[in-house]
Amino acid sequence: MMDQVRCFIGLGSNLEDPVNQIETAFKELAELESCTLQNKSSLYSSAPVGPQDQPDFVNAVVELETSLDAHALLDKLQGIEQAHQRIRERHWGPRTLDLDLLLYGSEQINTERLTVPHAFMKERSFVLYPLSEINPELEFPDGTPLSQLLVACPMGTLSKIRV
Ligand code: A4P
Ligand code: MG
Repeated sequence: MMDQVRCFIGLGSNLEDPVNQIETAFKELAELESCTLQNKSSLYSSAPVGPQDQPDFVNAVVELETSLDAHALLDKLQGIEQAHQRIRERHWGPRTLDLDLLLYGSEQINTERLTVPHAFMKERSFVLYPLSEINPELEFPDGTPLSQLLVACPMGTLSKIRV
């Protein structure tokens, strides 16, 4: 068997029935070839970070084991986004589904298409709290414990909407 890498994907939606978008994406992620869904967080709602003139977001995080390399996995994630007819209008603007590769094993990746760990995840409550729900012991590739980032990251408007 090929080496399995543990990775975490952040899901976000604020258009066209976001709860349903996220729950459908859970199923699609579980069915991805060469991937096994290990865990998924609750769904969380929060006010938009960035432009405020858009609906609140629903966010969640999943843990996958995969034998795909990081760029092949990104291709699959973008395929799912496209299947949700994601509207890419403006940076940090509204979207039917956004899938971010948060962590890929303990790798640090900086290519034209991919920055891992995801660029803003360390300061985003809608990423850190769902992540800690499924893996409180997590450490970042640079050795920073997730628990340390949580101390510096207030929950703000974040609240759990499904258990
Ligand atoms: N890319 C680079 N690194 C990655 C990665 N680790 N995972 C590249 C996924 N993609 C990555 O992404 C643009 C390009 O980033 C991709 O083509 C890929 O090659 P995009 O999703 O099309 O562009 P975007 O949405 O404008 O930017 P980005 O960076 O995805 O936005 P964010 O950071 O995801 O922010 N507020 C709340 N409460 N909840 C949210 O979920 N999300 C955003 C979007 C803003 N405010 C939010 C939320
Ligand atoms: Mg994105």
